[in-house]
Amino acid sequence: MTEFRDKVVYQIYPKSFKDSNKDGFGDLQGVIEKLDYLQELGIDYIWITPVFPSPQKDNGYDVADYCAIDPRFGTMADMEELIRESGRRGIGLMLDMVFNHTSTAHEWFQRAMAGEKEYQDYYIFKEGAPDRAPTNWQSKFGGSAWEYVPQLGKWYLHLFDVTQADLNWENTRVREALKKVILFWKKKGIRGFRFDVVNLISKPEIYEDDHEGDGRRFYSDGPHIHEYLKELTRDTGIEELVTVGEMSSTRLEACARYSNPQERELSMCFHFHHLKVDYKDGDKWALMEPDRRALKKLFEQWQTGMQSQGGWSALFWCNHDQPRIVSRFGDEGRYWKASAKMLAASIHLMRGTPYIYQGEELGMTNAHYSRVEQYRDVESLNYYMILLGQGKTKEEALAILAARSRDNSRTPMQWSAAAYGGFSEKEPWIAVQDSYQKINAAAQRYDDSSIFSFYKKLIALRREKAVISQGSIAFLAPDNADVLAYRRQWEGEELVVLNNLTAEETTVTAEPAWTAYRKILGNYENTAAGAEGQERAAGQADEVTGSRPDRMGERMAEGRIVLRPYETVVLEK
Ligand code: TEU
Repeated sequence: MTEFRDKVVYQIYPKSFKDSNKDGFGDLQGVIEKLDYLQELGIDYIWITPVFPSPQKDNGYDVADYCAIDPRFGTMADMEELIRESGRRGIGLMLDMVFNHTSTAHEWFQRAMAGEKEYQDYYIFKEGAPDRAPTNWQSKFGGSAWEYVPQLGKWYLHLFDVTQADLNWENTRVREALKKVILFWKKKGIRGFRFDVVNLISKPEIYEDDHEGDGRRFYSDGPHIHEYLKELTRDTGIEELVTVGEMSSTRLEACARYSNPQERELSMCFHFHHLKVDYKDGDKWALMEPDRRALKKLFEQWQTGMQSQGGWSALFWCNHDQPRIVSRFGDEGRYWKASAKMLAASIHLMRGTPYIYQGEELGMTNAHYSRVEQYRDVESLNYYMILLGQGKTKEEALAILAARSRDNSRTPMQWSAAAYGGFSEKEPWIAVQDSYQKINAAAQRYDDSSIFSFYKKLIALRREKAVISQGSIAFLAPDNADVLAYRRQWEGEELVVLNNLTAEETTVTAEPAWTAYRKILGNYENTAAGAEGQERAAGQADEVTGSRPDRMGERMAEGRIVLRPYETVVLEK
């Protein structure tokens, strides 16, 4: 099934999306309130992060009951209304299944802790002395990946927080119980599933120390992962729905298999290699400027690799775990609008399914928190203490958090210039950004030159031009590392997409045929190339698709096209 290939998914982090009952906490009725906004944007699916009962230690990714709704978010009736109201607008709902681990508050884990052997086998418990963990593996949130339970004389594995116990997928009872969860939500009309860190569920036969890393090489894309995914998809019939696997520390070959329709596993995969080009020596908590050459090479490697191996990628910059992309790879100042639009176009016109994270369509930026008390994220707070323990000053640790914390994407959605950005009438669970009076949906929704309107155009283009969802991809501009350029072709149709990734003007080699190509989308006015200093030249408005074709001949000199700072140019044959 590949009908999803011309669709666009919008990710909602409900805790920060819209508060309908004035408790400072986003909820399902708040999502329902904003469905018309999402329908206007033109998206096809909503991926909603977990709203199941949870102690909220990891903001809902610590699930205590897979088949109920946490009262903080509302009721099962609210979820059923959301499914109905989304459907009425032609929008499918995609739920987030956290099947690698449960909360330690889950009934299954509580029964394991009470000594029930059947339920201990739902998790990964290992006998052992209290002073020697089974392996030296590290949790992704810092510290050991094992916790000792004195009353049992055993350790349990938690690749994430200590309150998130890894499930034992070798146990058929676990697999059967999780299939029942899928069938429960499928019966309610859910049209898609996102599977959280699903490539970590198959653990190794032998548990051994890792003398090269933190243990991830033993359990990422594990020995039985493809069997488990095939079984889950076959026994629940979700092949007819849209499914996406979040793949942690994965490989291209594995992702091609996960998402090749012939394998009958998943529809597509998230992988994160392009979002590690600003990790110094691969360490998220060591800052460095984004390596744009590496970014360009990674996109080419993964796009052409997934194409040749029959895989299908989820295309994204932002999610609830990543800093805001306009702050990270774009510009928050003079080129804020131009760079936000360029970053959007650069992936929306690639081969794959685009995901828009709440607020990305408005150019929301990082939070710029200045005090550790403003942070809520367990990973960020753990690493703040780890950084201090490594000898960093408080200022240095705060600067790292400001750049890397997952809370950058979890500040309340900015709906208007009203108090709390129109998110709530009560002080929210996490501070609203200072930018809400300038950056908000009300200020952009009816402005044709806004970032919001540019995303609308990209989504409309995907629906209008089959070359985007069906076409091949080949990369261009090998001679300019600062330009991410590619060609899309399908049954005689051809698009050429040129993106200047930098704040400096640059040029790119043009093919002679391009003089006859029509520019159908851009993020600058039709001003003379190189216009300096004009507010409008900084991408204050983009061209309207197809209204006044801008023959590329006017933009080419000596066989090269000038690209202004962060400029995107989309040409059609
Ligand atoms: O994320 C997996 C994961 O590794 C992320 O935590 C992210 O890659 C990391 O924070 C980057 O440093 C999924 C969910 O998206 C995340 O919100 C959960 O915290 C995590 O799994 C555990 O369920």
